[in-house]
Amino acid sequence: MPIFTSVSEKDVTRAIVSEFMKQFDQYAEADCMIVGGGPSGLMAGRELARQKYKVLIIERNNYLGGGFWLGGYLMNKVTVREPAQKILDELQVPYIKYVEGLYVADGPHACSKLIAAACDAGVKIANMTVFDDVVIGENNRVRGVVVNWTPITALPRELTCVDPIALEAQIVIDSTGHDACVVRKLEERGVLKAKGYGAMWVNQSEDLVVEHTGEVFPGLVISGMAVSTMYGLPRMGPTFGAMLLSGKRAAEVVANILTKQK
Ligand code: 48H
Repeated sequence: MPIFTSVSEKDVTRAIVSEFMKQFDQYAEADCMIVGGGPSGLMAGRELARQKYKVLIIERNNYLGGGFWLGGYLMNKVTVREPAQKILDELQVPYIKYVEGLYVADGPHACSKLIAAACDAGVKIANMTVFDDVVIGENNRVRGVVVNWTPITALPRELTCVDPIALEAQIVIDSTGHDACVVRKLEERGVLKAKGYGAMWVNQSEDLVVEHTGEVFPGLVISGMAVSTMYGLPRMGPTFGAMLLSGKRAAEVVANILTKQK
């Protein structure tokens, strides 16, 4: 007696293709496209999706989580400073208090809980998808992203030329970490100037990142390390509280803009 129900190979193929295409079609337009599925992007996505906004995360890797799987130096313990442990509580991530105001959790546990929380809230994911450019609309406002399959970027130009496609959104968040890819693209166009992140200073940097999280260009909000890169703020090193709180702040900013646009 077989354990599994019999299905045909073509059904497996059609299940993948038709469900993928259905979602792709639905998410060619969203309220918010988040470029980068690290801790700040996931947090922003989770908060917005909880408020029933339609959110798509564009992630160039196969996996989500960015730098949140590991703490520093390839060691998989992540730290957060008070008050960010409250987010770990919310996500039901176990942690210990190391010293007053500093908490440590298992990276894989914290990261997988955050990914699950974003997905549970309703965020959809386009992984293996790389940001290529922005879509610009009336009033010189960002109104979407141009993307391609990540493997396309690894192919030699003389072998193939595959045009990217565009996805539309009311608001885009740049959550691409140190690279700040969306900001840098606007810099290439001469409409923004990023300063590059500064040297490490944990006690200064985290507050500054959260405070500076916001709309940096019409239709473009920035979160996480991209904020340090944009404004030349000090880096914080391997501690993630500001990434989580910056994601939360970015979601508040986006929700505000979307409410005003209605
Ligand atoms: C699609 C892209 C593209 C692209 C990048 O680096 P991240 O973890 O980003 P944050 O800002 O949420 O968190 C930063 C944190 O991990 C960190 O590095 C800290 C705190 N450093 C402190 C210090 O002092 O150095 O995630 C960014 C995500 C990744 O998953 C990338 O793969 C993705 O964005 N990404 N996705 N298209 N062009 N570029």
